[in-house]
Amino acid sequence: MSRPVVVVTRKLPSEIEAQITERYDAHLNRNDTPLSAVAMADAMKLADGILCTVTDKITAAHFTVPSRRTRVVANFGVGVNHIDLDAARTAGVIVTNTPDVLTDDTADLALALILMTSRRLGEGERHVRSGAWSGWRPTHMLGRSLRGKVLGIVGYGRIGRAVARRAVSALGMRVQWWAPRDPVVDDAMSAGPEHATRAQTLEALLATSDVVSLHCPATPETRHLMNAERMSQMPPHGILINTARGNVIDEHALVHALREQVIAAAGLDVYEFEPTVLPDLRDFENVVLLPHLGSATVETRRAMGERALENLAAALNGDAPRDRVV
Ligand code: 8YV
Repeated sequence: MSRPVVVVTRKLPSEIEAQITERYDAHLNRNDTPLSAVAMADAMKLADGILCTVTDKITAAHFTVPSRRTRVVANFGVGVNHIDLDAARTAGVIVTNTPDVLTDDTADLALALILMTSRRLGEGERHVRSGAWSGWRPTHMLGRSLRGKVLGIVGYGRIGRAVARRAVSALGMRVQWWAPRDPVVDDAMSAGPEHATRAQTLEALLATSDVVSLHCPATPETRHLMNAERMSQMPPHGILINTARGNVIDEHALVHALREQVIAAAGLDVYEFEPTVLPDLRDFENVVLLPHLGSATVETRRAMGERALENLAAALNGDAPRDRVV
């Protein structure tokens, strides 16, 4: 019997690619260039399953391509905003993601951004590298202490709660959170810290948080959730952190808010126009910019690959995939 055809859109950890090649008629992306829209349409005609990533835009046109063969799109990552889920549903194509396995590393990275912004670590690092450092002095590059300060978490899913636990236990922060719906906590280990409080409204959270960290999915409702008005509701010493998705922030409004000192600093791992970063953002000393590193560890990328493969195999076998989104 011929083996299912699987297209893998980006280079994956070698052990994952080896497993895919062993099991399937695999089409790997040896030179790791993102697929064009046309190449994605071709993949839909060629493959039973597509293993994709955040850099692939999979549109309604792809799901309705004539002689489509693809039955499952297994995303390597938890966020699926780059896939037209309604179109997938209508076309009867299964879509899966990789939750859980990247929670801890993404939460760690959010914490790193909180520390980098509040203690001015990016600025300090650039200062030393430039050769400008003249030595220790009592008033040099003073940041803000985090102990006892309030972290406001927007979106209280797995990652938001993991950030909350870390902020309390590692940094001694107080935590409040806001989410439109009650969080689904499947096991006690993934619950938020005991003393975290729920803010009545997003506006109330913004007005009373020293640091705001975004952990909501990118949906039509959360697009530009942090717009000019909401940023102006934060205190002038407020810090905005984003490890979720770029378009949750209106990035032009963020540039304006930083320039006018409406807020004090920002720590970003994701961008509205990714991979383009607004040149203005690069000019601010009080902004930390990372290249979408949330889940970028050897361990987690391997675990994401395993999980995507498990989902792919289940769907291709006609079984229920563990992480079915659609
Ligand atoms: C992934 C992420 O690395 O899982 C997500 O949603 O943002 C990242 O951690 C990326 O999406 C890979 O597809």
